Amino acid sequence: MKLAHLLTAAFLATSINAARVAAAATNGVTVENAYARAVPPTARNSGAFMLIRNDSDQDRKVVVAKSDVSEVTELHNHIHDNGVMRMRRVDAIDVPAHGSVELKPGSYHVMLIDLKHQIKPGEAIHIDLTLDDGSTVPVDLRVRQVGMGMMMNKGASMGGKCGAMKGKCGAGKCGGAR
Ligand SMILES: [Cu+2]
Repeated sequence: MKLAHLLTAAFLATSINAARVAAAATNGVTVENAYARAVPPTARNSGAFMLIRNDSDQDRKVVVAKSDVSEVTELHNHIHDNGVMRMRRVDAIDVPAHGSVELKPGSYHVMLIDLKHQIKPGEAIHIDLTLDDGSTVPVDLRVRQVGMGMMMNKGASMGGKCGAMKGKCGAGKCGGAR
């Protein structure tokens, strides 16, 4: 009898956990307006931008981005460093509860480093974002031509702070954003 109760309790606990996992899979985090920047044939890197919305009661963080178009995929931000705009890898991008964060040129972006092929306008690519709760948000993006004026200006300095990047900015507007 006791054993039966224990088993029932264990079963209930398992069900609750299963429900939690299911809830995590639909974590209330959605992505809109996702696009990646088309690059010229010689470019090694590009950037991806999107609006990430969190309709849940929990603050969330994006902790990992993965894509199979690039050898390395990183979360980046731009910072002002003595008046110079630099890109920097970040460990996480916060997405507040009932809020959103916009990944855009000159700000947060997903950095696609060491592209396996030239990504061209109209191409569909895929990025998986992993959240701090372990769930994944799949993102389908279109590659878009972003104005050349958005590309890195001469004044920008990577300062070797851009992870695996080799001194080239693909995220657009690096250094140009004021
Ligand atoms: Cu970057």
